[in-house]
Amino acid sequence: MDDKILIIGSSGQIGTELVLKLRKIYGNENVIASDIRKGNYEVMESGPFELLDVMNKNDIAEVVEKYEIKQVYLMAAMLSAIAERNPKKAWDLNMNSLFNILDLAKDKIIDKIFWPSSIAVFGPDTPKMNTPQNTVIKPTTVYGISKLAGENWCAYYHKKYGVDVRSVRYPGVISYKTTPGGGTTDYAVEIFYEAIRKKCYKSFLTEDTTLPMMYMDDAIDATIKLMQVDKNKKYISYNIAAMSFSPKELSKVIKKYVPDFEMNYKPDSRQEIADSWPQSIDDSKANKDWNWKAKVDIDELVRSMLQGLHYTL
Ligand code: AKB
Repeated sequence: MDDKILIIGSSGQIGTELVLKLRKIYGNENVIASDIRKGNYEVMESGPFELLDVMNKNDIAEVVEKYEIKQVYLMAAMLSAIAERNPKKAWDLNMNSLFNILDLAKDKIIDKIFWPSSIAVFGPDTPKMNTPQNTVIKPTTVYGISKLAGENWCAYYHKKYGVDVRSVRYPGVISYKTTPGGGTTDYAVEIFYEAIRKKCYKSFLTEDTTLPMMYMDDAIDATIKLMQVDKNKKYISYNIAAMSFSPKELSKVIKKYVPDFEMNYKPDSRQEIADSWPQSIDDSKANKDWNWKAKVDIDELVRSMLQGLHYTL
């Protein structure tokens, strides 16, 4: 029998698509969606769903027992921009949720965990181009600090208690099924909605702010692929990469398909966060260790986003 899988944060941007893909692979009944709020129609209709607060250890334990869960994907988190406005709340949520799940594995109730890290672990002192797997890691954002602490705790639980926990450092993830909330890379999703609706978009980052990005299909592929790798000898939070672009470069590609699209720029507080992050990422370690390689480039990303949002190319 396949392991029963629990996705926490199944109504969020990545959680939604992860549930749908995992249900396709492992069967609807084997993948339990859970979130503090109900989600996307497809998620709610295609299999089990539990209303669950990731801060409530007892409720999580009940759901884990009820379905005999063996694997948990912990996708609930407070992202970079919103975390700057709520530092203490972000720290509490991002850390306690992780401890709640790590402890279940420490107590041998579950066998395997996926916990996402982010390019936000890097800071202004990190090399900006082709950022290596191992380098200076001194984040200056609340979110980045929580992700770095999370990586260190995962490494600790792995070494000390043999917990099988796996992580990737997601770049900005672009998708159309569920919108992201509270991130710095969110402009690269919002832009598509506005390009179709209004034919113009005001970017909250400057035109030349280059950041690492990835289409959702690749992000899901990396996540599942890493979880399917046989053994987890050492905890590594893997760099993964697909493409890098600035708002101006993205707008140019969108203009190819939406010719009257106009872009304006009015940077806000998110600029400082973006300026502290790398521009491109070296993911050769993931490529070497588990054969990871992104498939979607910027042109295919733009076409898929526009089509996904029912724009006729
Ligand atoms: C954010 O912008 O906060 C996230 C991330 C890069 O982790 N998308």
